[in-house]
Amino acid sequence: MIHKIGSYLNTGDMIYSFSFAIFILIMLVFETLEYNAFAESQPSPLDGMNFSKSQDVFSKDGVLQTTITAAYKIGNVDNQSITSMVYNGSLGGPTLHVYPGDRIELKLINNLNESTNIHYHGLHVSPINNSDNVFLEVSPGETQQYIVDIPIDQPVGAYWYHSHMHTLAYEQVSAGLSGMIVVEGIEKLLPKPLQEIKKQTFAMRDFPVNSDPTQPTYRTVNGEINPDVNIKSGETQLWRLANIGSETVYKVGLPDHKFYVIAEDGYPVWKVWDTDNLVLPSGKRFDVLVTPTGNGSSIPFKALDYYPYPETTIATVNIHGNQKESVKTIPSSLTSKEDLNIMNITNNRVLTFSSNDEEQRYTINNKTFDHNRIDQKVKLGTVEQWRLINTDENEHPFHIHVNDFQVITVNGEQYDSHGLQDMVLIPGHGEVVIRIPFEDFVGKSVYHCHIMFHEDNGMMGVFEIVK
Ligand SMILES: [Cu+2]
Repeated sequence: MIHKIGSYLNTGDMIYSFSFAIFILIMLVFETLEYNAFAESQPSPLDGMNFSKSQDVFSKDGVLQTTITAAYKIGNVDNQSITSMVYNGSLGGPTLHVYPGDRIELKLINNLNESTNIHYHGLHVSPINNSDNVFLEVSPGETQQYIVDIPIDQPVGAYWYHSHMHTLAYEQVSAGLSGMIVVEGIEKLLPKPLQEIKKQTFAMRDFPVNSDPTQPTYRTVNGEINPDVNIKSGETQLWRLANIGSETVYKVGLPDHKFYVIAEDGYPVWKVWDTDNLVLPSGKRFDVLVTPTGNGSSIPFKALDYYPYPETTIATVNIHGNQKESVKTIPSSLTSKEDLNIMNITNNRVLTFSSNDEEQRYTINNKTFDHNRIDQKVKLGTVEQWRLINTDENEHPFHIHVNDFQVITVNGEQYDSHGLQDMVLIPGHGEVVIRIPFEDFVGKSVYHCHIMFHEDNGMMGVFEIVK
């Protein structure tokens, strides 16, 4: 016999079952939201993006001449229309291939309806005039000619360029305004059998991004979702890993395989090290040697779980065939050590990074960025020691323009540095001590947190190198 629910329940029971039904409904909605926010956001191969692949541009006779147009582009991501900002129409601007001693002559055309500019991240170049000058503002409709002279002793490795327009940089890089720079020649520092090594670039970015890191995005590599990477079993390849996004951290790993790090932040290391995984905050680069094995298998190249970002497969490594005469000659060093520990320090500074997320206030030494204020005046030809303190629970990735630095201690412990670098993570409630040699160039530039949302909301300071 079938009863109507209401026919045998009294009013109290009815309220109870109604509430229970609502509760279940809320739980279902919550589960769905939670799934969307935190579950592995790897889409099926049918989903996808229709942004074009970035081009490769090479220097010729010592000059890389190119025009880059920043513009809006409507594309499809997972059947949704997304308005991105792109350089030359592709998600990830053209990759600029240069050699030490080359000149970059880059014409930036701004077809956006807001100002923009370009920073050449990691290059040891002049920060003034129309070189790597982040104080330049290229207004809508304007064109800016950049001339960037790369020194002959520029370390060879992976670099990148991106918008550094203060208050708009987070939005612009999130929407697509960044690309790779490769300073060529690192294979010449490898043992002879590896000098013809095959190279692959993994330029990683979340897309599209919004300011809530718990919202799902696509973890893209070279502007694609889960691209295929091909390699022979036993073949050693050089992989250039770079985070060219605005904030998401990529902790990458290839299960059961090791990365041999030969360059960090474009600086060939004096001590090669091996690791199962590497943490890349926005702006970080590693050049690694990797030798997959297992003919006929496919291995997921993963962005591992790194709170609040869930684990995701970002590329698939397909192993086909066996490498003839497999050579696994991993070097132990690529450059001689230039240890700043033994240098005389002319100045000590303390920079304290702290934030208030509710007020969206991000500060260094309790100050938000002011381009008219010079926070640190330093002398050309000196080495300084900076103590970077983080009072927040979350880490802040520190970056300084023009000159690389050596990490001396992390949370008070001596750090066995592998080389110089231009990015370091300041641990939550922790500190890092670095030494910076101010060499070759005078002028004003900036240091900042490379979570670009923090940078845009104040966590940046001005330093000036003077004679
Ligand atoms: Cu930060």
